[in-house]
Amino acid sequence: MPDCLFCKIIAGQIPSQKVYEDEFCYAFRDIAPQAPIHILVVSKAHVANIAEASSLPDEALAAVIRAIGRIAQAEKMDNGFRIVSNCGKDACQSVNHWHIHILGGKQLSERMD
Ligand code: DGP
Repeated sequence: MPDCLFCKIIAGQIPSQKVYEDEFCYAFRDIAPQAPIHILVVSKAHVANIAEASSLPDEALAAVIRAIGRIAQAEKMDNGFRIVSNCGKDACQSVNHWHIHILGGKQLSERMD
């Protein structure tokens, strides 16, 4: 998608702090971290959000889940972490390219809203 920020990051047109990449997904550090470790895992194929991700092939969906586990291990998040995928206006999604936040490196709040 020509005007998509995350498509440009995936293509290397906008710099990012890459932490992981495979055939289907790309992961990099969030520019405005909300935890000591805050990583975004994005699908290389452009879909707007997790509701639209059902159009992706199973192997692409599985790759994202697999990437999360690999990143958690590489980042030594042995005490745990949280994943979040904001979808649409009510969830305050600000970049309309499906991504999953990985948050960790501290004791996170019990509340999730
Ligand atoms: P969301 O609000 O769930 O759509 O999350 C979008 C996230 O993307 C937000 O936490 C900030 C991050 N972000 C926005 N622009 C950039 C950027 O140019 N580089 C990086 N690394 N992260 C960005």
